[in-house]
Amino acid sequence: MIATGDFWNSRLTMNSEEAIFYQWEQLEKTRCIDNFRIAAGLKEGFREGYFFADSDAYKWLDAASRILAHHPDPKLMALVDSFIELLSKAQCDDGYLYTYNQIHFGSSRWQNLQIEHELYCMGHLIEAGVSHFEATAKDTLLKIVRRTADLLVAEFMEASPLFTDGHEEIEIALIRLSRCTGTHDYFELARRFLARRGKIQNFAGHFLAQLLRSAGRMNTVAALRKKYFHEHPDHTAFSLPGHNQHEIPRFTALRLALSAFRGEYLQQHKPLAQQMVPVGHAVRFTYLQTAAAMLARDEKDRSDLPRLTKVWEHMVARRMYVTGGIGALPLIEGFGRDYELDPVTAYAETCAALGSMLWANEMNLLTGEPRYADLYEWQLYNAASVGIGLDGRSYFYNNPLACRGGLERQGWYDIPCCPSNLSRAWASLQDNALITKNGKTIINQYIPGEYRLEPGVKVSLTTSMPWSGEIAINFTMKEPKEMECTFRIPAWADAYKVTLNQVEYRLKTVENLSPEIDSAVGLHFEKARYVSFVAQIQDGDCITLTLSMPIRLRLQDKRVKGCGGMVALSRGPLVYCLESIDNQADIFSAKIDPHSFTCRFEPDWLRGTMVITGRATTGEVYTWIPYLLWGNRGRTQMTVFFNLSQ
Ligand code: FUB
Ligand code: ZN
Repeated sequence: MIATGDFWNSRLTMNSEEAIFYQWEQLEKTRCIDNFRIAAGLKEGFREGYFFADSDAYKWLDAASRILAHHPDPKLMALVDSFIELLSKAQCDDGYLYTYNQIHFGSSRWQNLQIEHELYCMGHLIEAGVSHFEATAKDTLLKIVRRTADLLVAEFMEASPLFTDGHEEIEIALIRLSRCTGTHDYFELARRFLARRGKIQNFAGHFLAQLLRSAGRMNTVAALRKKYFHEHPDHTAFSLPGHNQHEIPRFTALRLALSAFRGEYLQQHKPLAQQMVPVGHAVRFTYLQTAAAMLARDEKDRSDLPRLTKVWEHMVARRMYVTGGIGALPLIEGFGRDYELDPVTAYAETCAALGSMLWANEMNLLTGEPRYADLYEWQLYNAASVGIGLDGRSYFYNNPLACRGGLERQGWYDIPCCPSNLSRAWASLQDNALITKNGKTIINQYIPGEYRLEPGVKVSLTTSMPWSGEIAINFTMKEPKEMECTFRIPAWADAYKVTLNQVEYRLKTVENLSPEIDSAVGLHFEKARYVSFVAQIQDGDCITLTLSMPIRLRLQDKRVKGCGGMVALSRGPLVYCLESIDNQADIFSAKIDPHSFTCRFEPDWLRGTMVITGRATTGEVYTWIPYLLWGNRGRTQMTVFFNLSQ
């Protein structure tokens, strides 16, 4: 195996040993954790943050719990335990926990489900409880979240569609909780929330009433804040950066208003069964589809599968960037029209890519099709992981694909929804890498680690990915055994080779029935395929898989806004970009000879990376780095797209 550094081991260590502690410091510094202390009566102060700030703390707890599953660090464990203790004190006797209402509005509840994210926050609390139980087998947090879930069952099981959430999440959480506890009521409530979606009569009127009520409540909070600050002159205010600076296309505010009043922004425009097109806020959209796919799998009811497939294909073909980023429009933080994929104004929030990965994973489990696992990998390496800097302490929120003005990663944002969401996804990579069932193993993601396939059979997976395509699997087992192993051959690899103890092994390709997609951005996940082998394996055996990694040019359809007819460069699972710091010539006017590309590994750049070079018709040499690594060296310009010379 070539020595090209260990991409995932170093990142997962950074996640577990640095990023998670840094994120906690930020949650403390920005007083998000104090909100729980105030709600618990342990501290005097004024609540800080948006009405959904609790969710950032819960996502942190979820990420920390998932990290503990693989990395049982006593310091992290103690921090987690003390936060759980605090939550138990902040929670009302009947299970309610939402600091915005508890601190500002006493006993007032469920006032504004379309706008104020009450159920979204509780969803993230519940997910944290499930992750914590799965990681530690301790039920301290599970008991807390069950009280909350039981309250929701009591309040909402028979409720009308008016009481569905505006930001989906609770549905995923309730299904996970029902899988974890075996309590069917949680599943049934999730099913009903989904079934009630899009059924609010006169949605525009209801939304207007919610908007006015929410604005009134925000005014109340502003007045309380003013009074508190007046009475406590020593209280220090602080401000955080909002989104990354970005251009907003004309009329986006108007489009947001229309989308919201029609219900598209929050996927309330039609009953779910009729929602055939990706619309609205991208994170909400992906969480909704994830829950629908989870429901279909658990109910063994495939009636929603044609819709899920159609809407997924539409998203991938015409509403997704070449990086796998989704959500073309700022403000809406969501989908634009078909081909409306402007690289400069791209929102492509990190959380939206993470939501899409959740959905893709569920679709893979539901259908067994490799194209979904292929998208998962693509978004992981590009649209999602670009969200965190190499130091684990700097982040992007929205992720443009071209930037003339220059951008800098920020240490934290006033909406810090992405950092801990990415940390929890990274912490779970190994959990989503392999599927083992009835003595058969499917390897979907090539993430290094130790895996237990079945009692008495362990494997260790090592890889040079994403720099080159070598994967080695070493078996540790007591008795020799016939094993069936299936590998995903990604769409980006045109050739592959498998050996067993260094002898080449011919494999059977599993028939792939995925239809060809007319992709606007040159991506063809449907070309991913599974190959399987059955062999007698014994202790010490080694299987290797070698995937070819040609440099590929991804041509953008002429209709794609802002970069139609241009190309993006990729190699293996990585999309590349030009960053001004690496190039003396203007990166936005490059015209490159398509036959001039070569790659080389640079051990000292960006902690080790494969770079690609190409020659312009005018003679200059340009250098590309992986898109996920841009913005790690101060404020720079960047572009994913360039022109080819004719
Ligand atoms: O509203 C909560 C989260 O913050 C959303 O999912 C993100 O898009 C961000 O707006
Ligand atoms: Zn986010």
